[in-house]
Amino acid sequence: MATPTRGFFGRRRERDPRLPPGQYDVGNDWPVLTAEPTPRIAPETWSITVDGRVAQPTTWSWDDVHRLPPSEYRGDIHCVTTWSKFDTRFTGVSVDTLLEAARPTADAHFVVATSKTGYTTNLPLADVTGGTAWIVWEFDGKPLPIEHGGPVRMLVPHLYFWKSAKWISRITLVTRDQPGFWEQNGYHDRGDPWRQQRYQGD
Ligand SMILES: Nc1nc2c(c(=O)[nH]1)N[C@H]1C(S)=C(S)[C@@H](COP(=O)(O)O)O[C@H]1N2
Ligand SMILES: [Mo]
Repeated sequence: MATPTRGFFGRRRERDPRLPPGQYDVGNDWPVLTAEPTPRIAPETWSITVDGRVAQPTTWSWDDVHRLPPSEYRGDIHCVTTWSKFDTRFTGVSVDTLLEAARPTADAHFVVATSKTGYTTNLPLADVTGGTAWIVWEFDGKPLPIEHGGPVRMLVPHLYFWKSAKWISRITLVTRDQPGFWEQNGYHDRGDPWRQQRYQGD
């Protein structure tokens, strides 16, 4: 009985298996979603600090992060407003590299990512470790545009894109989950696109 099924669905366009439920392929576009005015941050004045529940609070300048081992993400990104973008390429460093230096203490279970603008988003520590999260300054081999978070943004591509804080300035390790900007406004604390964790309670 395999043939009737195939015949029935044959004329429909195949759904791309990379597309999580409820999402559409935005193609070559890359929508800009920003809740605050876009800040103009010169790379020379930008820095990132990892602090909170760590043995060694550490700050890196633009030059400092460029001396760390580079790491690239190639793959898809998914916004809760239902667009997904396939085959993106971002370059920066793995969050693992920053955490190796700062050394989270045993009671660190979550992080709060903070932007220069004050935007915050919360994540389980497990969602930014093990090669799953980056801070990035290049998109497609070119400097990250400021409207997309340049000079440096966070990138957590396996979660909805609001977890990828633009203009990242701080990653704070905490013991308990502390809802960030969108999370306090009804969005999900974790935000897994494959489970459609869009809103609190999903
Ligand atoms: N600082 C900051 N980071 C942010 C946001 C924001 O408003 N401010 N919006 C988030 C949301 S909702 C999404 S979908 C993505 C959008 O990134 P993009 O504008 O590069 O597509 O950034 C996330 N990071
Ligand atoms: Mo978003």
